[in-house]
Amino acid sequence: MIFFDKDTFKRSVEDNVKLFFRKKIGNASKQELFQAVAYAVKDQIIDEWIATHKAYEQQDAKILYYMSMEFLMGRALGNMLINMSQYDGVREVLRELGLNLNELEDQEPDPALGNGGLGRLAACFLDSLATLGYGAYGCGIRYKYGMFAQRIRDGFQVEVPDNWLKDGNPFEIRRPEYACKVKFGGQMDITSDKYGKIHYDYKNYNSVLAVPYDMPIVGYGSGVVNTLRIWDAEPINTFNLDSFDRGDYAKAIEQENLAKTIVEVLYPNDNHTAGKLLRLKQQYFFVSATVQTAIRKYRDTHNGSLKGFEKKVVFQMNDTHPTLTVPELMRLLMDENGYEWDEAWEIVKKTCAYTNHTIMQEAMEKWPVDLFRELLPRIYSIIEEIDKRFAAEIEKKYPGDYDRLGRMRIINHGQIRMAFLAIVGSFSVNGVAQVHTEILKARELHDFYEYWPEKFNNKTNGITQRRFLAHGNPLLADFVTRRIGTGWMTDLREMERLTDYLDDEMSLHEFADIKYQNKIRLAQYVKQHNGIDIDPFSIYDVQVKRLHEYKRQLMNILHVMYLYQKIKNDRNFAAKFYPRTFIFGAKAAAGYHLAKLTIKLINDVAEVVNRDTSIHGKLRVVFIEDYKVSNAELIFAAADVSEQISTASKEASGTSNMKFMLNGAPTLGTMDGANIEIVEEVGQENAFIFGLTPEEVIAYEKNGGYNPEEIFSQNDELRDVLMQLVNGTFSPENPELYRDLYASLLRPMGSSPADRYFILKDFMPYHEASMRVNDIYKDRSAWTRMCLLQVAKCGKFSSDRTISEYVRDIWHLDPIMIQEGD
Ligand code: NBG
Repeated sequence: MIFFDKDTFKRSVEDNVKLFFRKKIGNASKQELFQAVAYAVKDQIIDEWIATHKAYEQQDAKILYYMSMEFLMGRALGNMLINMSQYDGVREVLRELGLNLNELEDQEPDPALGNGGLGRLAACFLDSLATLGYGAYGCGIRYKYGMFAQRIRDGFQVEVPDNWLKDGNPFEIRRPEYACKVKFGGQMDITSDKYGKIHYDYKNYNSVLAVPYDMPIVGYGSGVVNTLRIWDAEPINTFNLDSFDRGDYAKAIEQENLAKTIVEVLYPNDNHTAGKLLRLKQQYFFVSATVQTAIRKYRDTHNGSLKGFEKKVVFQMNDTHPTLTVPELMRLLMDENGYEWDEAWEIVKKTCAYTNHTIMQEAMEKWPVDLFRELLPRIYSIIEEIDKRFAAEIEKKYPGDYDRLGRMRIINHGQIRMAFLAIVGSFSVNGVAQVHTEILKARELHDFYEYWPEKFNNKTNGITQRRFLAHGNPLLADFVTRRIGTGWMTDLREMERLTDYLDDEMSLHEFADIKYQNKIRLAQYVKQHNGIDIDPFSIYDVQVKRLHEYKRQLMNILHVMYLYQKIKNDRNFAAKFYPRTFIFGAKAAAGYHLAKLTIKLINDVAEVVNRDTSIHGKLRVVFIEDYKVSNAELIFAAADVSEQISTASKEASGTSNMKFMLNGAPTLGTMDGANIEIVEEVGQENAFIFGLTPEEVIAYEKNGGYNPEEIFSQNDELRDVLMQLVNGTFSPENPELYRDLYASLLRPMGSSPADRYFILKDFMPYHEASMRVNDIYKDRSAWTRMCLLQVAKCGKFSSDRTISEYVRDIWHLDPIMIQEGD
């Protein structure tokens, strides 16, 4: 346990201000103070960080390398203090110094090295791994620019570069001693020696130096401090005199540029692949550096030998982005460590595991052979061989079944299918919620499931309660702790004990008041950042997540337009309508036209609705600019309703649904992803479920039979709303502005059918579910009970549970034992 001494900490902060900025606390800027505090905190954990790594070695622990292009960490300071159990202590010390911890926390840039759920899941996993005490590295890229910051100008999204490193990052440590070379391009010379052994001579390549930066991941109460290792790129030797002299000036510049561009920016796509060469370079870059390091580390701690590597190392590939782990490990074992193919392949198949995070076709990574072969000639030749051998196996098992062979081959029609490579090279393939895994087995990956049923398993996602309750919602955390103790911090199943308070008037009252306080806190944030007033007495109905057609923010805003009409035109309806604030937060990929148009629509509807005094504030619409981890914590704490309205079958799991639940907001949603499991926990009567089921959506997609025109012609009110997209109601200066949204709902486009995501089909059921919220909310004690019940039943959705399952079924790690005083 970290021993916390107030005076030492105080002195450390004062010293840091002096040492780094030549100042006294009184005249340092807030940013400088934040840094001074951050260094003081780092100072506190450094011994445990060292002790953890020593323990890895002493115990010869099996190590997990969690390979991910994205880690959406959010701010570290507050989270570390929570996990060190020093949040209150430090707040107190800082108060004595005349400083406010919250204000200093706000100085920290919100590291956004991820897009959405996939990156945030990786961050939650690291928190749980350290808390449960398992040896693990998060391995990724130190993008110079993370996810763009979003500004709303005239209702449109504008992307602003996220220069998160501009003031430096006090938590990271540069580790040049672990730098390694990564090579691209060039040619392979293949020769065989007199014993017939084949040698690969790699020439004329470009290379960059991968340099790791380590960030500490503090476990809660475990004494374990793991590492997030993210790779930066540097030119091998700046202005390579050698090549300069030989007239190879261009090459020297090329290497320099490669180093500059490779880690420049995170691709801002969620559930979509850009298919850009630079992205492939990024993938190989961090995979190669990580696998090289894993091998070297193993050798260093095992007398220079790789024997037993597969028992002590496991690579988890977070989606297909790090799939090159498979051929890169083959390359290193064979070309640099003298292994034969079969031995190397055995090791690969025992150390690699793959998580699938989506069934969306546009997210399926496929690389054109030509492009790939030119960038990574040796890796390509290995993939070709893997494919050839795999094809031979398939032919043997299913002789003459060429259809199947075509469906399953890794290389097909000039493309490399990364998911297939990942499956063939892995011992485990998992989906991220029950329904998602079932769909993979029955459809997307059916052939592979039939071939290797034992590889497939489900690991329903989870979230960390340390960040999303202890840190994000301190009032509720305290409410819980006063009733059931602090056990929930490491065992969220303990929340079940709150069921004892479901009918306790005092508790319900206090619970409702906490929600109200959190709603005021969010209202202040919105006022400050958006200049909009919202009413904390209204229902906060919230949808925050990446903007994507399948997530159906469009259905939500169309429904707001529908309500607006009804409130204006129908007195009875208006009378029974409880005031509601629709809150949106979403970033759209920069090149995603319909997504960006949806943001504009939301903002334009907000303009009109929020100004219309005739509806007496019954409806308000707020688009929160720049949705990110730090404001997400405020939003979840304040939400009354959790909008989870994806087209059934499309949202692999979802994780914001769990964060809302943890903060006591019931789900208004479809039977999709983890919503299904949430409903299993709370019961149908404590959720607002509507719409097509996954089976129904899949059946329509397969057999056709859905025509949105029919609904359009039969439902007058809905038709009026849709017409408003093209008659200037919300964009008088440009009535045609939303034509493309309108068309996407009613006209087939290329191979995509009209209303591909079944918005019209689910619209009225959605409205009815939304009105059930209205009716129950009015009965305050019934409503509050339902909300408290969400908290009581959220135990399953801790990432601690998810990680325990990965450990039990896939990774087989043993907890690290930290020796006190090590
Ligand atoms: C996303 C899914 C979400 C899921 C997260 C984490 C991708 C490719 N997938 O439903 O869309 O919760 O992964 O598993 O970003």
